[in-house]
Amino acid sequence: MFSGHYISVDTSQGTSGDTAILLSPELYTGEWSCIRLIYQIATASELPLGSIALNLYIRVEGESFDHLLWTSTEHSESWLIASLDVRNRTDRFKIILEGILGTETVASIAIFEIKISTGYCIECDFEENHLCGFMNRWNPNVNWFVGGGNIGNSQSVLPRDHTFRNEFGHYMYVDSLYVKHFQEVAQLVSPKTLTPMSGCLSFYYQIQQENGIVFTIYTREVNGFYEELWKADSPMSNDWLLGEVDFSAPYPMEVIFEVAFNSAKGGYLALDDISFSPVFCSNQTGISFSSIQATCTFEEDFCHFYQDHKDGPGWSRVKVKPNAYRLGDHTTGMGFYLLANTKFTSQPGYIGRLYSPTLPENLQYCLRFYYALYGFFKMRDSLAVYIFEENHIVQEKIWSVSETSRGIWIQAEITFRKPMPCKVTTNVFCLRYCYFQFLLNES
Ligand SMILES: [Ca+2]
Repeated sequence: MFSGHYISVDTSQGTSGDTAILLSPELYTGEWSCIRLIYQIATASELPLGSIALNLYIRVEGESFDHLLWTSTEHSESWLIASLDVRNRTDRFKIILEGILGTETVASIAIFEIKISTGYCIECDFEENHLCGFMNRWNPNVNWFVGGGNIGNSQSVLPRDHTFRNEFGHYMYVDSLYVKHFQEVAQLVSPKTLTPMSGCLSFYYQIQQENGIVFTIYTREVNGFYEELWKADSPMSNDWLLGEVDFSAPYPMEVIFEVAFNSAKGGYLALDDISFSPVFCSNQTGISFSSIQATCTFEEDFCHFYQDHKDGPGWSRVKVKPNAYRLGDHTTGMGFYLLANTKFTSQPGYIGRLYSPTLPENLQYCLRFYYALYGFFKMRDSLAVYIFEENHIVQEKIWSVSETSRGIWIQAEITFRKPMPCKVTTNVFCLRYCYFQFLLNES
């Protein structure tokens, strides 16, 4: 039960089909920040047919359009929490919350709280409500609970919190007391990363065990694939241990803290002070390559890509409203992409090259990009991808377009590995319009 106020828009005000806009004051954060939004979308129908939605935009001072940061159409019977990373920016901006009631006859969108704090959404010291958007995945026998403070709901002798090192602080813990089956797991799921990030994820943990406890950290991407990120190797500890792992999230993913027990005598595990730093954990002797350095959706700029303007007119970063003649961008349908255009020369022409940042040697890369071509002629070789060594002497064509233009986004995927540092470049000989978006992952 809570008492208090919230802000809402609903169909009882005769606003069916309308859009309600809530505008923040002008904001400035020189640092990476996290917007936490507690909201509810409620409808009378089980499966809402109308286009009811809550959108959050960033409006940057001096720009004539808004960046869509997040959208939700999920209706629920309780409050939901959304955590949205806003990367460090030097300009002033406003947050716009847009509630669209669509064609629902009985519907409401309510916002209970908006909180902006500096730091990453994935960070948490578990000292405030809502657990920073972390969620326990419910299991009948083992679950993550809040420990510390005045909470005395466990029969185990639990540790003191790490943040304050006193009895008032809080942390998360899992206790084996009610484990009934072999290999029961408790999962604590982080908020989903929505903004690309890479660096060092760190946390403090404590394991008190009598019999077999496995603490593993996974990442889970949107279509449900798990990847192991880290596993505890210390069998037992009587104090908080620091865990650190390199973490790269070029696309949305969740981090899952999983504890597996073998029996009810498994002991407990406690977790506190999850934090993130944009530099990798240690400068190990090996090559540290983050795919973020070579990934670009061209939403804000060219990232680490560049052009040599001596080569030709070059690519332009554009944003167009999709219509019968033009596509929207591939990422959101509303964002930016690169456009090469020969319409002013009326002749097919050489456009230029787009260069990737330098890629370390001896790693297997997967280059994925989306392109669309418009024109009246055969497109063979009009768009090609080359690899060249840093000294620009050796050049190798690894891909070129072979189909006739179809005016739709097509995905291309190329894997390669080179014994020396190299760059990827596109050679564009474009007829009418060429569209391009670029993603590069180490595979
Ligand atoms: Ca704490």
